[in-house]
Amino acid sequence: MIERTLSIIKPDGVKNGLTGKIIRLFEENGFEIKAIKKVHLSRSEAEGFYYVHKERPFFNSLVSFMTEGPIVLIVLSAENAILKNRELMGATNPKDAKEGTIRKMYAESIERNVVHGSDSLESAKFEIPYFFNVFEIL
Ligand code: IDP
Ligand code: MG
Repeated sequence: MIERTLSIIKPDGVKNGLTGKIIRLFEENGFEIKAIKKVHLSRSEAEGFYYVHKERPFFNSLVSFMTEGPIVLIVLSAENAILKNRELMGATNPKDAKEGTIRKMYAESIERNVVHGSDSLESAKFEIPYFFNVFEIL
């Protein structure tokens, strides 16, 4: 099934000049870019995006991290895009990520892990319209 998924290049990735490399990896791996924009989230915007994690001990730290600088939001499309992007990203903790994955190559910690990707169809259905309206997705 052709799916859409939300990718985010997080503040560490943008600051470290990885935007182009990551976009290239998406294209080389058969993803089509349906929408893209750079934004700097407010605390309340980041809190709303990560509401599923609001009871977690790392929530406040995660929100601080995600608001420390600009991020790049990307809607990707491909066959099995959601799982395929999770595989390309690698495990949440870069110590557990496989060779060749974005997090293995570029992430410095379990928190500062360079990229976000929707983890299910249900998440993608919440996350994509959280940031993009229908006219912005080609
Ligand atoms: P995911 O990004 O691989 O889907 P989630 O469990 O959904 O991982 O967590 C969302 C984000 O919260 C992670 O990408 C990471 O930035 C941060 N995070 C997750 N677990 C921890 C932790 O144990 N300590 C600090 N930050 C964490
Ligand atoms: Mg997640």
